[in-house]
Amino acid sequence: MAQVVAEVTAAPKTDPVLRFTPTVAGTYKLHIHDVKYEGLQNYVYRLTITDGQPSNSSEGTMARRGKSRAESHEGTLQRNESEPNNDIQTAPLVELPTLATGTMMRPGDVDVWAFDAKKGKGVTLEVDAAKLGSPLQAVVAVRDAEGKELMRRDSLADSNGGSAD
Ligand SMILES: [Ca+2]
Repeated sequence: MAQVVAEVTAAPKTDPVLRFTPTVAGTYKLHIHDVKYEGLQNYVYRLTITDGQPSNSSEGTMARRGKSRAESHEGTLQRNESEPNNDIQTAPLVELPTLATGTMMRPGDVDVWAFDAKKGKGVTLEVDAAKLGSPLQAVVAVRDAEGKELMRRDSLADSNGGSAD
């Protein structure tokens, strides 16, 4: 008897990119987790925090055949996640620009990164996961120093401006 495996979603996965321009200077937190709070060793991601424009803003997510984009940002710092980093108390402060790698190691895992931003100075936060072949469907959220969520993007809801309700 043939067994049918239910495909819950066939929606193309896109990696979240978030462009954040603070209205006040301060230390902000980026929270990353899986959309369903799943996790395993292969739930890897790569986080890029820069004060420039999104690196793939014009090429789109489809154009990734062949060679990946050259990581030509000179002076970009490299970080590896180190647990614990699940809350704002343990979030490491990264400088811009930084290329960080991490993993949602277990269900319920959350990674929090802290960064300083200046008033009116845009910060681009990109989380690559699907692009790397990772099963992680990342949800990213920026919170201010008081923990208030300011922006959120996830890899599923990539709607372009339509107001759902
Ligand atoms: Ca973590």
